[in-house]
Amino acid sequence: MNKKKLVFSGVQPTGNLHLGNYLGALKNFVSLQKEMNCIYCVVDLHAITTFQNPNQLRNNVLETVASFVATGLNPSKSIIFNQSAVSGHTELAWILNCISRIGWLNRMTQFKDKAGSDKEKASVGLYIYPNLMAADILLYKATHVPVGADQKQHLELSRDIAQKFNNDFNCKDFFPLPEPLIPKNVSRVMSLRDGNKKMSKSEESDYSRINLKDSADEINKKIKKAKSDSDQIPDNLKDLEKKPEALNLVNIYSEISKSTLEKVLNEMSGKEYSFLKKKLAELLINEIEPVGKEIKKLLGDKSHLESILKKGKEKANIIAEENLKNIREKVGLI
Ligand code: AQP
Repeated sequence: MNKKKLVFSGVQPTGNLHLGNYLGALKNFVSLQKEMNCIYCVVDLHAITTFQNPNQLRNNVLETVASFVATGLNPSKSIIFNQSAVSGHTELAWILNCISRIGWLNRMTQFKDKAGSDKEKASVGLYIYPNLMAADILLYKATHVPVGADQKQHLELSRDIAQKFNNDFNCKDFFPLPEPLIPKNVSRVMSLRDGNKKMSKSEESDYSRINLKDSADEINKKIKKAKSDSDQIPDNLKDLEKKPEALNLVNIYSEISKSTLEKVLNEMSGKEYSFLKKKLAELLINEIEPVGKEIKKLLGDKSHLESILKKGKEKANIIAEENLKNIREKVGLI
């Protein structure tokens, strides 16, 4: 294990995890676990930046842990816990609120997307969410952060905050500047209904996403119904890129079949999208259905999931407290 490199990432317990979370984040989490020390957090404090039903939230936290384990995260190798259980996240977030600049937050496109047209009614938490995300990462002095492309801007902000802290308190290299690890091929899985929107848990239509818990039948139906194109599959990327929904399906196929886009286009050009959809549904069922079954099985033993969180919290807290002690000292807090 490389002791110096440390991976941190989080997932919001806001509902069923989907193919976007799986390809954009979870698969990467699992492969990183083999080579680095990793901390994976269920970020419940991020989830409450938009209203969550409390019972639902409790269930979603456990379901996210079950999804972590079902995709291959090993709680005795990686630290798995929920954010609100380690109070250092909120303490550091406050300190970083005082480092981060309003102008920086005003540039965050995710706030604009999530707050929608009536920004005055969005919670303050949603606005300062990226500062809490910086605190999550910097609390552990994490060096690498596996995320989907939608989080790239927030990661850049975390780097800016780390740099400003190091400058303000004259402590070069105190916080490492965290590097995003974004999957090369499918960094942004799009909605199956609208190729310009990312696949998301909070999108109203369940037909817009493949959930990790979907049955074979549901996966089949959703892929069949997915928007594609009435033309045949083109032989070049330039033409494909003009059709975002078709591009999304080809992208997912290429990722799941471990083939390049060029190879997929060579194999499929001139064929109808129904041909691609049939093969894609088969591959997805093969890969996703066993994960879903495992999630359901794990959810049958909630005390096991709670004990994973408890052990993870204890380990995370030791690192967090040690780092916080030094952070308080740098800032001048007694
Ligand atoms: N569509 C996506 N494609 C690739 N990666 C994605 N991720 C999320 N959606 C996609 C990555 O999954 C990790 C966990 O994300 P999250 O659940 O914490 O928050 P999110 O990005 O806001 O995801 P959702 O599904 O859109 O949730 P809601 O609807 O609750 O806001 C992150 O690494 C993210 O990049």
